[in-house]
Amino acid sequence: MADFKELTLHLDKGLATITLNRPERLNALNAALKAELLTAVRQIAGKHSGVRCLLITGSGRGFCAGADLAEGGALSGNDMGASLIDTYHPLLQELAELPMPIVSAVNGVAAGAGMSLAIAADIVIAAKSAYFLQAFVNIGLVPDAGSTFILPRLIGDARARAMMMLGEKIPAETALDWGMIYDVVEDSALMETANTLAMKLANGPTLALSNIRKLMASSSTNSFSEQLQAEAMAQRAVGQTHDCVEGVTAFVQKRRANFSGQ
Ligand code: LHQ
Repeated sequence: MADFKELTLHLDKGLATITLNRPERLNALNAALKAELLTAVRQIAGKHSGVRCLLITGSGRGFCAGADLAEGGALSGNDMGASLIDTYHPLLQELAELPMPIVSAVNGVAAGAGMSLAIAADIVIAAKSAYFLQAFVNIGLVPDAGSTFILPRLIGDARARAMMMLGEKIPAETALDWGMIYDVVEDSALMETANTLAMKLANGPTLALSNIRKLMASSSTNSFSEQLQAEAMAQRAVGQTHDCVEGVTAFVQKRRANFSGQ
């Protein structure tokens, strides 16, 4: 297993937890953290990793404050497009293609590319004191790292535009109200709630869950008939898995299904 300094990777019974670990910088993404994130996610994606769910959170009082603005590469005058293409995009693509569900436990501010990372998860749970910030415009930039794709699909055009153009803090409870995230819990309950939910996913029918991810992704761009076709193809594949046989058998036998992820 790779040695990490800017994050921790904890593996427990099919659940991988990545904790961003630069609390003094609100877990801002410097080059080292981005590289470690990519390594960790690739490790988790590996066929023999045994991981069936990924949980991402931050240490300290922030989830992630976005690009590390104190690092040379973020300064104006540098090619930020290249920085996105070279470092952020491989990570976001890897997360998008991960064959298992992703949960983010947003423990504090999620700003800029840190917000993009938070909402790249399938299920986002936030602490009551957390907030979301499209910080880009405040420093003269445009939203990136997937925000202009994901955010309008979550909260609609009107609210997404306002968030992106006004650069104001959106409290977790407003984000919940707007449909940006799945749940808000008391700060003290965040990690237990997120762990319980992530562990349920880690014990779920992994191939069905990863196909749900793919279907939700294609739903954004497919026509209705293309999406019907995609559902049928996914159902054909998933219908032949051990977990489907187990799920149906357990239903008939009136017992709890014991999914293996196969
Ligand atoms: C930080 C950061 C930070 C470094 C807090 N960097 N130190 C950009 C460029 C290039 C290519 C690709 O894409 C991108 C994408 C982006 O993500 S752009 C957006 C970058 N992020 C921001 O603009 C957010 C900047 N941070 C803030 O606005 C505030 O820190 C927030 C609102 C997040 C939190 O405010 P406070 O709770 O008041 O905390 P603070 O500002 O005092 O921050 C605590 C420390 O963390 C502080 O250091 P210090 O030594 O003074 O204690 C900050 O300098 C540091 N920090 N964000 N992004």
